[in-house]
Amino acid sequence: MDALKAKYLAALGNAQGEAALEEVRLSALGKKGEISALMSTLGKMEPEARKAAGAMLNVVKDEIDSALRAKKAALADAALDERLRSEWLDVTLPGRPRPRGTIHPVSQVMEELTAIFADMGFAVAEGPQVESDWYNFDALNIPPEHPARQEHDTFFMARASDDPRPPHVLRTHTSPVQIRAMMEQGAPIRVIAPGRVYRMDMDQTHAPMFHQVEGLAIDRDISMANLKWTLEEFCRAFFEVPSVELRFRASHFPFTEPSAEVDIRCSWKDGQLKIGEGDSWLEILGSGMVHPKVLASAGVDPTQWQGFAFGMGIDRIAMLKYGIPDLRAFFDSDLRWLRHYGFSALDMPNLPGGLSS
Ligand code: 2NL
Repeated sequence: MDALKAKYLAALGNAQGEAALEEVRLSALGKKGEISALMSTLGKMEPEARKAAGAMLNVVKDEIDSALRAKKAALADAALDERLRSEWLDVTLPGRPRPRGTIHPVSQVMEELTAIFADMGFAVAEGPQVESDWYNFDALNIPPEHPARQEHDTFFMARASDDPRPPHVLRTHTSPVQIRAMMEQGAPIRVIAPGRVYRMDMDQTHAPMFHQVEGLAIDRDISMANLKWTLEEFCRAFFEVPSVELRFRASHFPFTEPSAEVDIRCSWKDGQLKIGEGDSWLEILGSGMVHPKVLASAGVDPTQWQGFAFGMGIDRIAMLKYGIPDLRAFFDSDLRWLRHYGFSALDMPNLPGGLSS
Protein backbone atom coordinates (compact mmCIF):
# COMPACT_ATOMS: atom_id res chain seq x y z
CA MET A 1 0.00 0.00 0.00
CA ASP A 2 2.80 2.39 0.94
CA ALA A 3 4.63 1.51 -2.27
CA LEU A 4 1.44 2.17 -4.24
CA LYS A 5 0.99 5.55 -2.57
CA ALA A 6 4.67 6.49 -2.99
CA LYS A 7 4.58 5.52 -6.69
CA TYR A 8 1.65 7.86 -7.46
CA LEU A 9 2.82 10.72 -5.28
CA ALA A 10 6.18 10.54 -7.11
CA ALA A 11 4.38 10.44 -10.48
CA LEU A 12 2.38 13.50 -9.42
CA GLY A 13 5.57 15.24 -8.35
CA ASN A 14 7.05 14.71 -11.80
CA ALA A 15 3.90 15.62 -13.75
CA GLN A 16 4.49 18.90 -15.63
CA GLY A 17 1.15 20.07 -16.87
CA GLU A 18 -2.54 19.27 -17.13
CA ALA A 19 -2.16 16.34 -19.54
CA ALA A 20 0.47 14.52 -17.45
CA LEU A 21 -1.63 15.07 -14.35
CA GLU A 22 -4.71 13.59 -16.02
CA GLU A 23 -2.66 10.56 -17.07
CA VAL A 24 -1.65 9.95 -13.44
CA ARG A 25 -5.25 10.42 -12.30
CA LEU A 26 -6.56 7.88 -14.80
CA SER A 27 -3.93 5.27 -14.04
CA ALA A 28 -4.48 5.63 -10.26
CA LEU A 29 -8.11 6.60 -9.72
CA GLY A 30 -9.76 6.01 -13.11
CA LYS A 31 -12.36 3.26 -13.71
CA LYS A 32 -9.62 1.11 -15.24
CA GLY A 33 -7.00 2.43 -12.80
CA GLU A 34 -4.93 0.53 -10.30
CA ILE A 35 -6.98 1.47 -7.22
CA SER A 36 -10.23 0.41 -8.95
CA ALA A 37 -8.56 -2.87 -9.86
CA LEU A 38 -7.51 -3.42 -6.25
CA MET A 39 -10.99 -2.46 -5.06
CA SER A 40 -12.49 -5.16 -7.27
CA THR A 41 -10.31 -7.78 -5.57
CA LEU A 42 -11.92 -6.95 -2.20
CA GLY A 43 -14.96 -9.10 -3.00
CA LYS A 44 -12.91 -12.29 -2.88
CA MET A 45 -11.47 -11.49 0.57
CA GLU A 46 -12.53 -12.60 3.99
CA PRO A 47 -14.83 -10.02 5.67
CA GLU A 48 -12.18 -9.00 8.25
CA ALA A 49 -9.38 -8.64 5.73
CA ARG A 50 -11.77 -6.93 3.25
CA LYS A 51 -12.71 -4.32 5.83
CA ALA A 52 -9.09 -3.52 6.67
CA ALA A 53 -7.91 -3.52 3.05
CA GLY A 54 -10.95 -1.48 1.94
CA ALA A 55 -10.29 1.18 4.58
CA MET A 56 -6.61 1.38 3.63
CA LEU A 57 -7.40 1.59 -0.06
CA ASN A 58 -9.85 4.44 0.63
CA VAL A 59 -7.23 6.30 2.66
CA VAL A 60 -4.67 5.89 -0.15
CA LYS A 61 -7.28 6.91 -2.70
CA ASP A 62 -8.12 10.09 -0.71
CA GLU A 63 -4.45 10.90 -0.24
CA ILE A 64 -3.70 10.55 -3.97
CA ASP A 65 -6.84 12.54 -4.75
CA SER A 66 -5.90 15.45 -2.48
CA ALA A 67 -2.28 15.36 -3.72
CA LEU A 68 -3.69 15.53 -7.24
CA ARG A 69 -5.82 18.57 -6.39
CA ALA A 70 -2.89 20.29 -4.67
CA LYS A 71 -0.65 19.65 -7.68
CA LYS A 72 -3.38 20.93 -10.02
CA ALA A 73 -3.68 24.14 -8.00
CA ALA A 74 0.13 24.53 -7.92
CA LEU A 75 0.32 24.11 -11.70
CA ALA A 76 -2.44 26.70 -12.19
CA ASP A 77 -0.63 29.12 -9.85
CA ALA A 78 2.63 28.61 -11.73
CA ALA A 79 0.88 29.21 -15.06
CA LEU A 80 -0.70 32.42 -13.73
CA ASP A 81 2.65 33.57 -12.32
CA GLU A 82 4.25 32.95 -15.70
CA ARG A 83 1.51 34.94 -17.49
CA LEU A 84 1.83 37.81 -15.03
CA ARG A 85 5.59 37.80 -15.56
CA SER A 86 5.59 37.60 -19.36
CA GLU A 87 2.54 39.76 -20.08
CA TRP A 88 3.65 42.61 -17.84
CA LEU A 89 3.08 46.04 -19.37
CA ASP A 90 4.61 49.33 -18.24
CA VAL A 91 1.69 51.70 -18.64
CA THR A 92 3.88 54.60 -17.50
CA LEU A 93 6.11 54.41 -20.63
CA PRO A 94 5.92 57.54 -22.80
CA GLY A 95 4.04 57.12 -26.09
CA ARG A 96 5.90 56.55 -29.35
CA PRO A 97 6.64 59.92 -30.98
CA ARG A 98 4.65 60.60 -34.15
CA PRO A 99 6.11 62.68 -36.98
CA ARG A 100 4.68 66.18 -36.97
CA GLY A 101 4.86 69.01 -39.48
CA THR A 102 5.32 72.65 -38.61
CA ILE A 103 4.06 75.80 -40.24
CA HIS A 104 6.51 77.33 -42.74
CA PRO A 105 8.22 80.41 -41.27
CA VAL A 106 6.96 82.55 -44.17
CA SER A 107 3.37 81.41 -43.59
CA GLN A 108 3.76 82.04 -39.89
CA VAL A 109 5.08 85.56 -40.48
CA MET A 110 2.18 86.26 -42.86
CA GLU A 111 -0.25 85.22 -40.13
CA GLU A 112 1.58 87.32 -37.55
CA LEU A 113 1.67 90.49 -39.61
CA THR A 114 -1.93 90.02 -40.76
CA ALA A 115 -3.00 89.89 -37.09
CA ILE A 116 -0.98 93.00 -36.21
CA PHE A 117 -2.39 95.05 -39.08
CA ALA A 118 -5.88 93.71 -38.40
CA ASP A 119 -5.63 95.24 -34.91
CA MET A 120 -4.97 98.58 -36.62
CA GLY A 121 -8.03 98.24 -38.85
CA PHE A 122 -6.45 96.85 -42.03
CA ALA A 123 -8.35 94.19 -43.99
CA VAL A 124 -6.59 91.58 -46.13
CA ALA A 125 -6.96 91.93 -49.91
CA GLU A 126 -6.06 89.25 -52.42
CA GLY A 127 -5.74 89.16 -56.18
CA PRO A 128 -4.39 87.19 -59.14
CA GLN A 129 -0.72 86.33 -59.50
CA VAL A 130 -1.01 86.63 -63.27
CA GLU A 131 -1.86 90.29 -63.94
CA SER A 132 -2.39 92.46 -66.96
CA ASP A 133 0.45 94.91 -67.47
CA TRP A 134 -2.03 97.71 -66.85
CA TYR A 135 -2.69 96.68 -63.21
CA ASN A 136 0.92 95.76 -62.57
CA PHE A 137 2.55 98.82 -64.20
CA ASP A 138 0.41 101.53 -65.87
CA ALA A 139 -2.01 102.00 -62.95
CA LEU A 140 1.02 102.44 -60.71
CA ASN A 141 2.52 105.23 -62.81
CA ILE A 142 5.31 102.97 -64.02
CA PRO A 143 6.18 104.28 -67.51
CA PRO A 144 6.71 101.98 -70.51
CA GLU A 145 10.43 102.69 -70.54
CA HIS A 146 10.87 101.76 -66.85
CA PRO A 147 13.46 98.97 -66.44
CA ALA A 148 10.97 96.79 -64.51
CA ARG A 149 8.92 96.56 -67.71
CA GLN A 150 11.77 95.04 -69.69
CA GLU A 151 11.67 91.40 -70.70
CA HIS A 152 14.67 90.52 -68.58
CA ASP A 153 13.22 91.87 -65.30
CA THR A 154 9.64 90.62 -65.48
CA PHE A 155 8.10 87.26 -66.37
CA PHE A 156 5.81 87.93 -69.34
CA MET A 157 3.16 85.34 -70.19
CA ALA A 158 3.60 83.69 -73.58
CA ARG A 159 1.28 85.34 -76.06
CA ALA A 160 0.66 85.06 -79.81
CA SER A 161 1.32 88.30 -81.69
CA ASP A 162 -2.35 88.43 -82.81
CA ASP A 163 -3.75 87.79 -79.30
CA PRO A 164 -6.28 90.58 -78.69
CA ARG A 165 -5.82 90.43 -74.93
CA PRO A 166 -3.42 92.86 -73.24
CA PRO A 167 0.02 91.53 -72.24
CA HIS A 168 0.03 89.67 -68.91
CA VAL A 169 2.86 89.26 -66.43
CA LEU A 170 3.55 87.44 -63.18
CA ARG A 171 2.89 90.29 -60.75
CA THR A 172 6.15 91.91 -59.64
CA HIS A 173 4.57 93.35 -56.47
CA THR A 174 1.19 93.09 -54.73
CA SER A 175 0.34 96.72 -55.58
CA PRO A 176 -2.13 95.62 -58.31
CA VAL A 177 -4.15 93.91 -55.55
CA GLN A 178 -4.55 97.30 -53.90
CA ILE A 179 -5.42 98.99 -57.20
CA ARG A 180 -8.21 96.42 -57.58
CA ALA A 181 -9.31 96.99 -53.96
CA MET A 182 -9.54 100.77 -54.52
CA MET A 183 -11.48 100.28 -57.77
CA GLU A 184 -13.91 97.91 -56.06
CA GLN A 185 -14.35 99.62 -52.67
CA GLY A 186 -13.33 103.23 -53.29
CA ALA A 187 -12.14 105.45 -50.42
CA PRO A 188 -11.75 105.49 -47.50
CA ILE A 189 -9.85 102.19 -47.42
CA ARG A 190 -7.32 100.38 -45.29
CA VAL A 191 -5.95 97.13 -46.69
CA ILE A 192 -2.86 94.99 -46.68
CA ALA A 193 -1.99 92.70 -49.57
CA PRO A 194 0.31 89.82 -48.65
CA GLY A 195 1.32 87.28 -51.27
CA ARG A 196 3.71 85.84 -53.82
CA VAL A 197 5.49 88.07 -56.30
CA TYR A 198 7.89 87.27 -59.14
CA ARG A 199 10.99 88.91 -60.57
CA MET A 200 13.67 87.62 -62.90
CA ASP A 201 16.39 87.53 -60.35
CA MET A 202 18.31 84.61 -58.93
CA ASP A 203 21.45 84.68 -56.85
CA GLN A 204 22.47 84.08 -53.26
CA THR A 205 20.18 86.82 -51.95
CA HIS A 206 17.39 86.80 -54.56
CA ALA A 207 14.86 84.21 -55.66
CA PRO A 208 12.55 84.52 -58.70
CA MET A 209 9.55 84.08 -56.40
CA PHE A 210 9.35 85.81 -53.08
CA HIS A 211 6.71 87.11 -50.69
CA GLN A 212 5.67 90.67 -50.14
CA VAL A 213 3.17 92.54 -48.06
CA GLU A 214 1.95 95.93 -49.13
CA GLY A 215 -0.22 98.25 -47.10
CA LEU A 216 -2.53 101.07 -48.14
CA ALA A 217 -4.47 103.63 -46.07
CA ILE A 218 -6.56 106.24 -47.89
CA ASP A 219 -8.77 108.81 -46.18
CA ARG A 220 -9.39 112.59 -46.16
CA ASP A 221 -6.25 113.61 -44.31
CA ILE A 222 -3.88 110.65 -43.94
CA SER A 223 -0.30 111.92 -43.63
CA MET A 224 3.32 110.74 -43.35
CA ALA A 225 2.84 111.03 -39.57
CA ASN A 226 0.20 108.30 -39.72
CA LEU A 227 2.58 106.24 -41.87
CA LYS A 228 5.37 106.61 -39.32
CA TRP A 229 3.19 105.64 -36.36
CA THR A 230 1.69 102.66 -38.21
CA LEU A 231 5.09 101.30 -39.20
CA GLU A 232 6.56 101.85 -35.73
CA GLU A 233 3.61 100.12 -34.13
CA PHE A 234 3.93 97.24 -36.57
CA CYS A 235 7.70 96.81 -36.00
CA ARG A 236 7.30 96.93 -32.21
CA ALA A 237 4.62 94.25 -32.29
CA PHE A 238 6.28 92.11 -34.96
CA PHE A 239 9.77 92.05 -33.45
CA GLU A 240 8.31 91.82 -29.94
CA VAL A 241 10.45 94.60 -28.45
CA PRO A 242 9.33 97.42 -26.11
CA SER A 243 10.36 100.17 -28.51
CA VAL A 244 11.79 100.63 -31.99
CA GLU A 245 13.36 103.55 -33.82
CA LEU A 246 12.76 104.05 -37.52
CA ARG A 247 14.78 106.20 -39.93
CA PHE A 248 13.11 107.57 -43.04
CA ARG A 249 15.45 108.18 -45.99
CA ALA A 250 14.22 110.12 -49.02
CA SER A 251 13.82 107.81 -51.97
CA HIS A 252 11.89 107.44 -55.19
CA PHE A 253 9.16 105.15 -56.40
CA PRO A 254 6.95 105.94 -59.39
CA PHE A 255 3.79 105.23 -57.33
CA THR A 256 4.48 107.43 -54.28
CA GLU A 257 5.40 111.08 -53.75
CA PRO A 258 7.16 111.80 -51.51
CA SER A 259 8.81 108.40 -51.06
CA ALA A 260 10.93 107.06 -48.25
CA GLU A 261 12.93 103.98 -47.54
CA VAL A 262 12.66 102.94 -43.92
CA ASP A 263 15.47 101.58 -41.74
CA ILE A 264 15.16 100.15 -38.25
CA ARG A 265 17.74 100.65 -35.48
CA CYS A 266 19.57 97.45 -34.61
CA SER A 267 22.83 95.90 -33.47
CA TRP A 268 24.84 92.89 -34.55
CA LYS A 269 26.55 91.20 -31.61
CA ASP A 270 28.43 87.93 -32.26
CA GLY A 271 26.42 87.50 -35.41
CA GLN A 272 23.21 87.93 -33.40
CA LEU A 273 20.78 90.57 -34.60
CA LYS A 274 19.08 92.72 -31.99
CA ILE A 275 16.22 94.97 -33.09
CA GLY A 276 15.44 98.24 -31.31
CA GLU A 277 18.89 99.23 -30.01
CA GLY A 278 22.44 99.59 -31.27
CA ASP A 279 24.45 101.58 -33.77
CA SER A 280 23.36 99.92 -37.01
CA TRP A 281 20.43 100.42 -39.33
CA LEU A 282 18.64 97.76 -41.30
CA GLU A 283 16.52 98.61 -44.33
CA ILE A 284 13.16 96.91 -43.97
CA LEU A 285 10.71 98.57 -46.35
CA GLY A 286 9.79 101.22 -48.88
CA SER A 287 6.92 103.65 -48.47
CA GLY A 288 5.42 107.00 -49.33
CA MET A 289 2.30 109.02 -49.99
CA VAL A 290 0.28 107.48 -52.81
CA HIS A 291 0.90 109.41 -56.05
CA PRO A 292 -2.18 111.40 -57.20
CA LYS A 293 -1.93 109.74 -60.62
CA VAL A 294 -2.19 106.32 -58.95
CA LEU A 295 -5.30 107.36 -57.01
CA ALA A 296 -6.83 108.70 -60.23
CA SER A 297 -6.01 105.45 -62.10
CA ALA A 298 -7.87 103.51 -59.42
CA GLY A 299 -10.92 105.80 -59.61
CA VAL A 300 -10.20 107.67 -56.37
CA ASP A 301 -10.41 111.49 -56.62
CA PRO A 302 -6.98 112.84 -55.57
CA THR A 303 -8.48 116.25 -54.73
CA GLN A 304 -10.65 114.59 -52.06
CA TRP A 305 -8.52 111.70 -50.82
CA GLN A 306 -4.93 111.02 -49.89
CA GLY A 307 -2.98 108.34 -48.10
CA PHE A 308 0.12 106.28 -47.58
CA ALA A 309 1.36 103.01 -48.97
CA PHE A 310 4.26 100.75 -48.15
CA GLY A 311 5.83 97.54 -49.37
CA MET A 312 7.92 95.05 -47.44
CA GLY A 313 9.63 91.76 -48.26
CA ILE A 314 8.29 88.97 -46.05
CA ASP A 315 11.03 86.37 -46.59
CA ARG A 316 13.69 88.71 -45.24
CA ILE A 317 11.78 89.79 -42.13
CA ALA A 318 10.97 86.11 -41.50
CA MET A 319 14.71 85.39 -41.66
CA LEU A 320 15.45 88.30 -39.34
CA LYS A 321 12.84 87.32 -36.78
CA TYR A 322 13.54 83.61 -36.77
CA GLY A 323 17.29 83.69 -37.29
CA ILE A 324 17.33 81.94 -40.66
CA PRO A 325 20.84 82.62 -41.94
CA ASP A 326 20.54 82.12 -45.67
CA LEU A 327 17.85 82.55 -48.33
CA ARG A 328 18.77 79.13 -49.70
CA ALA A 329 17.36 77.71 -46.47
CA PHE A 330 13.89 78.36 -47.89
CA PHE A 331 14.35 75.74 -50.59
CA ASP A 332 13.89 72.07 -49.98
CA SER A 333 17.41 71.29 -51.18
CA ASP A 334 18.59 72.57 -47.81
CA LEU A 335 16.72 71.21 -44.82
CA ARG A 336 18.92 72.51 -42.04
CA TRP A 337 16.52 75.19 -40.97
CA LEU A 338 13.52 72.86 -41.07
CA ARG A 339 15.36 70.60 -38.68
CA HIS A 340 16.34 73.67 -36.65
CA TYR A 341 12.67 74.49 -36.21
CA GLY A 342 11.81 70.97 -35.13
CA PHE A 343 10.32 69.57 -38.30
CA SER A 344 10.56 66.10 -36.77
CA ALA A 345 9.37 64.20 -39.85
CA LEU A 346 12.86 64.80 -41.21
CA ASP A 347 14.29 62.63 -38.48
CA MET A 348 12.29 59.57 -39.52
CA PRO A 349 15.08 57.15 -40.40
CA ASN A 350 13.43 55.45 -43.37
CA LEU A 351 11.95 58.22 -45.45
CA PRO A 352 12.79 58.19 -49.15
CA GLY A 353 15.07 60.78 -50.66
CA GLY A 354 17.80 60.66 -48.06
CA LEU A 355 15.91 62.97 -45.71
CA SER A 356 17.58 61.50 -42.69
CA SER A 357 21.11 61.95 -43.98
C1 2NL B 1 9.54 98.25 -51.63
C2 2NL B 1 8.70 99.41 -51.96
C3 2NL B 1 6.48 100.13 -52.00
C4 2NL B 1 4.25 100.84 -52.41
C5 2NL B 1 5.21 99.84 -52.35
C6 2NL B 1 2.04 101.25 -53.33
C7 2NL B 1 0.84 100.68 -53.69
C8 2NL B 1 -0.14 101.45 -54.23
C9 2NL B 1 0.06 102.79 -54.39
C10 2NL B 1 1.26 103.31 -54.02
CL1 2NL B 1 -1.62 100.78 -54.69
N1 2NL B 1 2.24 102.55 -53.52
N2 2NL B 1 2.98 100.48 -52.80
C11 2NL B 1 4.61 102.12 -52.08
C12 2NL B 1 5.91 102.41 -51.73
C13 2NL B 1 6.87 101.42 -51.68
O1 2NL B 1 7.36 99.10 -51.97
O2 2NL B 1 10.71 98.38 -51.47
N3 2NL B 1 8.93 97.09 -51.51
C14 2NL B 1 9.63 95.90 -51.16
